[in-house]
Amino acid sequence: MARWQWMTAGESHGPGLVGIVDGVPALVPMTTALINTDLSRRQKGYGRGGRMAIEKDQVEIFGGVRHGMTLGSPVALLVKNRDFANWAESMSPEEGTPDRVVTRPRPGHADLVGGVKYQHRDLRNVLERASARETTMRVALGAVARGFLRELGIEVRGHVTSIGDIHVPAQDYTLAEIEGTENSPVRVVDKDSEEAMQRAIDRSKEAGDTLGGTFEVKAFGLPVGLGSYVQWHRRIEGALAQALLSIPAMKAVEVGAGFSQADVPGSAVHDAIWWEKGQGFTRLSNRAGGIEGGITTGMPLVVRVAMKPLSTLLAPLGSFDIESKEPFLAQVERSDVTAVPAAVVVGEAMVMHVLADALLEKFGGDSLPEILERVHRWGAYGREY
Ligand code: EPS
Repeated sequence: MARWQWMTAGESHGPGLVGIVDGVPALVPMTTALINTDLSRRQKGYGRGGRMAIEKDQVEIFGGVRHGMTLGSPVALLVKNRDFANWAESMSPEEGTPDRVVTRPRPGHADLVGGVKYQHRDLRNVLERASARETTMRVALGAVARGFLRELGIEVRGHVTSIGDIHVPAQDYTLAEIEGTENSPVRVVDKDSEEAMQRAIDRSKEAGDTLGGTFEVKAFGLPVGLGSYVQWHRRIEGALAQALLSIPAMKAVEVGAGFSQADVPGSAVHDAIWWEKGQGFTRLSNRAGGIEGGITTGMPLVVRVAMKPLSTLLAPLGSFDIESKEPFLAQVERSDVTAVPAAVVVGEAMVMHVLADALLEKFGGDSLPEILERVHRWGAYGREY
């Protein structure tokens, strides 16, 4: 059973989003400011639509934290939807006549399959929960993981590596370089790509189209030994892939050199081992992306994710009304052109959830000081091994 257990609830235009994470060790510094920082990072990005002008996500902590410190009890969070003010009647939990009923499923969304599966004839009952709005709470709970990981010297950061067909030069970017993307409107390390991407987003918007892309998440400062080869579900890259593919619109995940290593011989793929007295073992390169045998190597963890273009197109694709069975061309009122910069922050959150769980599995413990002591002892052992 997972040690770090979390869940979210809430609809996109409902009163708000709620989340609980259980397994958070006691005595981890925790504040609303820490969580709000990640929430506002998720809301940035060139190419977002009108909704982001409405929402200014702010967390309320409902349990598990007292005077800036976790208690060891479940951490409970709430983020209100400001847009609910415009939807109070339509999204009311009280009895009433449904309005703003949706009978026209949008291609590429959960609308049609969700309606069939849950036997809804108002597809709003599907799209409200299938909306990427839900990732707000993943990020809020992920920030709780960030607070924990940071105390152990682990930093998880991501950046955009492509939008549409514009790619950032492929390099082994440092933590400082990735942190430098904080002020980039498209969250990229490279100024030329930044401008080209913004122009591409403008062009796409004019055409009523949308753009996908790729992003990379790295974790720095990880100990050796998270995950395991002894059982299929304990291989850490499997858990990471599942977590990342669970983000709406994500279609592929790579670890380290990923797909590209299928094209070249083994001598160009594997990382030579190096040893130095006092430092212990390391690798001379990191094409494995920080994982060998389903276990972290102590090198930076590197994962990349591909996001499909958003399905809400201003220029419509064909579909059928589920009641009249008449064909129609889907029309929408507002949409993002791209959300790849925001997806980076969601990707960081998902990686942090997986790492928090793996750390608790490896080191156990109920409080931060207890875990810190074990992690330090483990580090000393690693340097001497
Ligand atoms: C989304 C559609 C848009 C996005 C939304 C996800 O919202 P609306 O339907 O209200 O215009 O803005 O993203 C968020 C609200 C968010 O917080 O990221 C969708 O259909 O998934």
